[in-house]
Amino acid sequence: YTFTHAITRKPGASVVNGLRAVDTGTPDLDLFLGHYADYVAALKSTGATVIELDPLEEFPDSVFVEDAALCLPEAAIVMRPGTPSRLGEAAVMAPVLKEVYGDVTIIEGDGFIDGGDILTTEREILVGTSARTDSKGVAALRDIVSQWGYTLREVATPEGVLHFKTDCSLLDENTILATRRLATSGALDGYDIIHTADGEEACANAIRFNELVLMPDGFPKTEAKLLEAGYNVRKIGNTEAGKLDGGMSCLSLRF
Ligand code: CIR
Repeated sequence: YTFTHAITRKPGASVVNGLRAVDTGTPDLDLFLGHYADYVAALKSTGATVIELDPLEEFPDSVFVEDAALCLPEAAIVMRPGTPSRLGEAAVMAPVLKEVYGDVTIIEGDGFIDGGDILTTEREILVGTSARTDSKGVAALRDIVSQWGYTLREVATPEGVLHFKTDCSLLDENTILATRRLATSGALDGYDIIHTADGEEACANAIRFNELVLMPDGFPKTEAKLLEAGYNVRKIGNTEAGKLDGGMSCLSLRF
């Protein structure tokens, strides 16, 4: 959770057509841009360099850059996003990562894996299978990261939840913010868990970024728990990304 860089992509006008599990209204582009600017400013305020990419109108969900890649110290790994309208985002991200990262490895084969299903902790890489990530995709990632000595554990994303990290976030080397439905699955056994407050499950997707914990605005009970635990919380408006099932982690690649 210590990073010198982040990659983000500004939402384009086509973001209003982004995927959503349940339609709760069309995102307002100007409001989305305002929240995005606050998010980038928060990352930068920690001293990190933020590489902002231009909007990609042909990919409405491309603001959610996290799903296209995984950045590890050894290399950047380009994913195979598991929904047809997003698969092409990975191909666009590959040359960007080659430029800023150098070492880039591409997930091959016919499996699928979204970055949103991957939680990298200090001791392992947890990957939740989901509607977007299958066991073949997980195996392909395992083949790549095992050469660098990582332990990769395949777990399950709760039923009906878009991504594994929709329901959890790493707060420090041993602490994870998680919904009860994920924590009770056993996937996070061995970690200290801070549960999202009842009714506030939608804020489980936060990020620890250097000294800050970025969390979506509007979840006061969980915010109080994080403050109580000593975290330096920064609230960011997320109503518009939230309409597209996106949150704090989805909006950046961090390294
Ligand atoms: C999608 O359905 O793919 C986008 N509307 C939301 C992606 C959110 N990304 C993430 O959780 N990592």
